[in-house]
Amino acid sequence: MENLLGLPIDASTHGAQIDQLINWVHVVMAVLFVGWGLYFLFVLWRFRAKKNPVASYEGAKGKFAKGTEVAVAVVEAVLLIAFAVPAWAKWTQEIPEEADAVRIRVVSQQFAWNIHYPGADGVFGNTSPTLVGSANVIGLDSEDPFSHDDIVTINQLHLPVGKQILIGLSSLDVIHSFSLPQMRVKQDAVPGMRIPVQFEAAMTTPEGEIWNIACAQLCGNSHYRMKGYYTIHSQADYEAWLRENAPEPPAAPEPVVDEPMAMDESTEGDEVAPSEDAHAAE
Ligand SMILES: [Cu+2]
Repeated sequence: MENLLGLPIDASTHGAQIDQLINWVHVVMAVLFVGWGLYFLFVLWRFRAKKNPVASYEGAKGKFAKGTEVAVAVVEAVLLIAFAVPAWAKWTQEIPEEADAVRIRVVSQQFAWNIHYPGADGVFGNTSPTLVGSANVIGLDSEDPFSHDDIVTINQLHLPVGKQILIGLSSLDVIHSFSLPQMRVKQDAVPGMRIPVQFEAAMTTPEGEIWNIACAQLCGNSHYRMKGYYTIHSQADYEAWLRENAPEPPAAPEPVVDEPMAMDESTEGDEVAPSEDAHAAE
């Protein structure tokens, strides 16, 4: 069925439930499509002009028509109440504890995905709208010590396999939709809100495959190229990526020289001596 619908591979732990819903929607809609199509053909034949030269001003009064309408409404209610609502409730209510999850922030903008990792200390540096600029799209406060190890990338999302991922999704400008097709993740990014998005990857990205972050809301004239990349790593590879991309630690303060003055003078003397020698040689 998945292949029939052309769905991408499901690489998440919760995706089977989403796929089941997608499949049922297609099955039920196929039944409706065929049913209404047959009914349409029946009506064309039953009320043809040759047999009905005068229009009926009363319309059909049969129980069958009412019955099918009720049946369609019931089927749609079952889809919504039995499948969609429980799936959505599970999705939005069971948010993992922050301490147990890999936390990442994603800030969407026209037309890119800014990814913010808290770095080795596990704490996001402060961000502020007043600091937002073309060189600092997420408005990270460089004065905040917690920001010094934060990693910020554009369109590059790296995640570990088998861990609860908790993404804080927000938008800099208009409404976007953060879509990770293989993770069966799709969530609107709304300006002024940080929306939690949680999932768990069940497999790493196969060698040589490229998985895209797609924007699933028409968000402007270059919406089509609002494309990022994401990779699911093994835990070791993920940690290696974090280490490789960790920013340089800020320059260490000048070491305080805590030595007797006499030593300093003698050191200076030693350093000066060669140049004096050089002058002497000239
Ligand atoms: Cu967009």
